[in-house]
Amino acid sequence: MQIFHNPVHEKHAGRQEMFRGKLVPCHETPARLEYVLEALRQRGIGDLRAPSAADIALIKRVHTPRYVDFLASAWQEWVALDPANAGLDVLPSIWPVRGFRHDVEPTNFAARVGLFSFDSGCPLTAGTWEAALAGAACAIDAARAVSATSGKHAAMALTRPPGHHAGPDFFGGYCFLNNAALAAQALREAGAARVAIVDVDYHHGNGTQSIFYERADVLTVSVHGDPTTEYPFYLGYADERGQGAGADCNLNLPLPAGTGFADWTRALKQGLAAVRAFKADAVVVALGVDTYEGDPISRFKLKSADYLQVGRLLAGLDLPAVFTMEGGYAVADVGTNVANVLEGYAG
Ligand code: OKS
Ligand code: ZN
Repeated sequence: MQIFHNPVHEKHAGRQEMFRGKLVPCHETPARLEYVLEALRQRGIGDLRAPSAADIALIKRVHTPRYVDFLASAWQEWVALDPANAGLDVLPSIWPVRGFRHDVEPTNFAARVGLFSFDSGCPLTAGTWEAALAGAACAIDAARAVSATSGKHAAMALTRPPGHHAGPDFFGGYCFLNNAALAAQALREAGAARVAIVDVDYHHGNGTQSIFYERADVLTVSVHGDPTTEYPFYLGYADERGQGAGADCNLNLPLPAGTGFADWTRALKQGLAAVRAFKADAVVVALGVDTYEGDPISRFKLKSADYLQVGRLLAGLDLPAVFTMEGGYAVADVGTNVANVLEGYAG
């Protein structure tokens, strides 16, 4: 399996996120990826590659050009406000909710940050753009590596920051560019007529859903914690089925906090049945391992050994696959759990 590893991921290293009225250390740390690399090395899984230059034109067919341009220049604008800002991260603090105008673009920097984001847990740092862009390149390269193959040929984008919460024109939930969506778009443009995205992260892949909500060529499936109680709260319910041409091309399978592997597996199998019924030519797996029983911010109960079975179930699709790295914060176990999925997949 070709593994496209983001060589500059550590340039995105947020200091603090807002949590219950306090700034607390970020959960989404560079160490997460180092544990995965180490586990893959130890077990001899995969063939590590560096990404090529990012295809910005493709990125701007998934995200809006003005959002991409904002991300590319945000740090420079932030430091231009005050040179002392170079020692701080950008955290959003104001958003245009219902009744506010979304068709204006204020020149005020904080106002523009709010226009392009949805929470205060997602710091934008000096190296965020560079890291996210190289991660996007990993996802696009992984897609191109498996396109024009058949059967369960797989590649992985081993990168952070993650991507599945990033929407057409917003960041949040530790995500800036939607790597899974970019992989799906790259697969489409490389000739796959129909692509499915299966998101197994604990959190609903709201960004991915929003990007493809009105498209019939990409099926989005997500198994996740019920948004009634779990982040991102405002999207991810079962009645969101897609719209317009995309009607019935979105499947949400929310499960209550506390769900264990048996019930989780039933939901995944339902999702995989939908992928088969859709007659997808390729699949993108948004692989978060924050479904783990030891995850500090999530509440499913999967055990490390269960991830071998997750890999086997995904392999049962017998489709070319791209894995993207999403959440998982029990850092010392993230490596084991991701390696187990890939090992189970390879069979
Ligand atoms: C905000 C809490 C943010 C939770 C973000 C979840 C990130 C994740 N204070 N998404 O898959 O793992
Ligand atoms: Zn997650």
